[in-house]
Amino acid sequence: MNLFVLISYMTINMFGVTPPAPLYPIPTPQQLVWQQQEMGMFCHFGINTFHNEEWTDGTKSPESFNPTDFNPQQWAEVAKKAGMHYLILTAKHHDGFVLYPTKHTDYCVRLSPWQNGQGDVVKGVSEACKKAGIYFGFYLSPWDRHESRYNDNAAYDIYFKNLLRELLTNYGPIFEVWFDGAGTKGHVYDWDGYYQLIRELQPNALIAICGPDIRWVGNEDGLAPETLWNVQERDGKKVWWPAECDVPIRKGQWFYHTDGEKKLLSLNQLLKIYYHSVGRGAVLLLNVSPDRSGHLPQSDVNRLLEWHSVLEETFETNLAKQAGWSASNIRGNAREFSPEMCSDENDGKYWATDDTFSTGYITLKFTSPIVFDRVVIKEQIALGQRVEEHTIWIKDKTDWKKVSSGTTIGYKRIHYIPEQKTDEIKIEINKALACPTLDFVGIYCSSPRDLKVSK
Ligand code: FUL
Repeated sequence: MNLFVLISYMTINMFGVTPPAPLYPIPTPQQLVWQQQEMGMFCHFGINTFHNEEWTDGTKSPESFNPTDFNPQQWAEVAKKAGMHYLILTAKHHDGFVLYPTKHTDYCVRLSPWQNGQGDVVKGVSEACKKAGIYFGFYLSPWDRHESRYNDNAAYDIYFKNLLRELLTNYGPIFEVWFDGAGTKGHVYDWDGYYQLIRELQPNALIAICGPDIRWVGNEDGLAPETLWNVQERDGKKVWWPAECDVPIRKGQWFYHTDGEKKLLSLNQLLKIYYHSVGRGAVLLLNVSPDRSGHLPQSDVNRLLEWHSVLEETFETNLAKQAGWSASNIRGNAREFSPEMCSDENDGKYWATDDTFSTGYITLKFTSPIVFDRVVIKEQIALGQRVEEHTIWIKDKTDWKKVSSGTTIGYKRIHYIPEQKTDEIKIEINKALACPTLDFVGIYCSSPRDLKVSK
């Protein structure tokens, strides 16, 4: 370090360097917490479970709902073990059957033989989640094929809000409320009234899909597009509206079907889903449906845990921790914005450039060549999403060789590429909406059981 650099470094650190101004819109604190969970488990359970049907029409008798060994602890524990940090239960699906003893309809568990009409699925699952240390949320279908009040918008709004009020007051903290858009074409709902009630009773709950906090990714395959912006237009305004990828672990089946095991996704299909959802900056909501006994089927549990163990193996050792870091530019030459700040994630520390830049790069130099095939990059999204294009290079003898490139990064971007050997890696931001920030860079060599890409 020469004297000039030393003096400017000391002066800057005496007076502090201002962080980059947020690039609005930015996530709310609740959206940020949600994003950091990365994966949740969806559980479709209800009257359909007992009829081998995805959508019953609201006429099935409550008598048919009768799990023989309801075991929500197993659901929550499996979710936790598989790396899912929240669980969403279908409190009422399109058929209208309510999984807790509501005061507002008889079409609910109270009229079922299950636990002599004394049972409460929502209570059991919410308590199990609390015990397992994961967040709990519910799905509540606006479309209702049973409820006669559905034909009268105002009367149905009152009914729906009554259900919401019970769910939001009787079951502890609610992480996410999932409003499905299916089947509702032409019906007018008092959405603002629903949102207001949620904000009032559970200010930290996120409202998803037909709601302002989380958007649907647009398919039921668990796949986000390559370019994924969190900022979207909603009601004519630009807002932070991150994407959730929902997909069932049995192809096309949200509810349990007795002969559905053959539809179970393969390990490779699940790995691909992970890389194309979480790995593209979205959150993955993977559905595993409990069977008629009230357990998650063992075949699905085994597949889930196998998948999770492969991902754990792949991302166990971050080779970037052994690297020497440098960057094209460091904001105000301040240590707090140096590339080394990318060695840990979600710690509030990040690399940033001066405001005059909208491109830049970080290099990682290793004392001896490493072998890798995964690169994880994260933006500091608390300051807004900025990166539009980026490239990954390796040093090949004396030249830089491009090994991957992409568009957006957002909360997380994972590149899975053919195996590379090098002693120097460069992560380049080629285009950004404002000075780039990176929260994290991780370099890994995948598990032998993980997806392989040939050269
Ligand atoms: C869809 C529904 O129609 C399916 O039954 C399932 O609940 C899925 C998550 O959303 O819109």
